Amino acid sequence: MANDSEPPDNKLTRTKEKWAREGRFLTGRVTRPEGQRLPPGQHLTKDWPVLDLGVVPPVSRERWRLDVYGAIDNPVFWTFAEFSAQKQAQFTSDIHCVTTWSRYDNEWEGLATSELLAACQPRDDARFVVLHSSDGYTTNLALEDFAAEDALLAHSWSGQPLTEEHGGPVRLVVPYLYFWKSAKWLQAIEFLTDDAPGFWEVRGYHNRGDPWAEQRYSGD
Ligand SMILES: Nc1nc2c(c(=O)[nH]1)N[C@H]1C(S)=C(S)[C@@H](COP(=O)(O)O)O[C@H]1N2
Ligand SMILES: [Mo]
Repeated sequence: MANDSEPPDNKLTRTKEKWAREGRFLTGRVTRPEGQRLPPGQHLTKDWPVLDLGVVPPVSRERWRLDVYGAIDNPVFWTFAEFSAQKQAQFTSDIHCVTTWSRYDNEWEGLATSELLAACQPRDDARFVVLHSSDGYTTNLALEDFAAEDALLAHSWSGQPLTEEHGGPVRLVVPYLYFWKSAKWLQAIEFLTDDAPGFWEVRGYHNRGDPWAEQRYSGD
């Protein structure tokens, strides 16, 4: 007999999950409570702190490459010139770091993740994304979080090229999750059918990291 709490993994279920995923392309998935801008437990800062693993890998725009591979139909391998020739997006969003600082109104420019998805064509069974950075850092995201509204591969901040310390030439920005999901010095994007927790996710941090739900640590 089928167990009600565990939906059968049939074609209809998978199709409906896919519809839900595609709907979230438009809306983003994390909802901010009405009238509230600062997530619980956060404080506002005007400067922009730098957080890393103690290494700043020197990567020039000339030498930078983006490798997109895994459960996709169209693998992508771009130079910076090819990457910046794609349709450009400008998004303004807030940063929420799990160490409790938040910074409002960051102006980003780059490639919307929705455009990257249109280019690389994830297969139907692709569910997760792992970002690989040139300092050895990794972080994982559900595909719908990676695809969320206002998420982008940023090359500029406040109209200037992203500085080395903040992850230039290119970093991910996923504004609706804690900032550790926003990988700096982005080198490769891997699409997976099964989840693969990243650097902080295997070190006690939450697998998803929604600041509005205070998903700071695993178990929150
Ligand atoms: N490649 C890489 N990306 C990273 C990190 C890192 O150590 N390496 N740290 C993460 C963490 S914990 C935070 S809070 C933000 C910090 O970004 P910032 O230095 O631009 O403020 O980058 C995230 N992305
Ligand atoms: Mo962080």
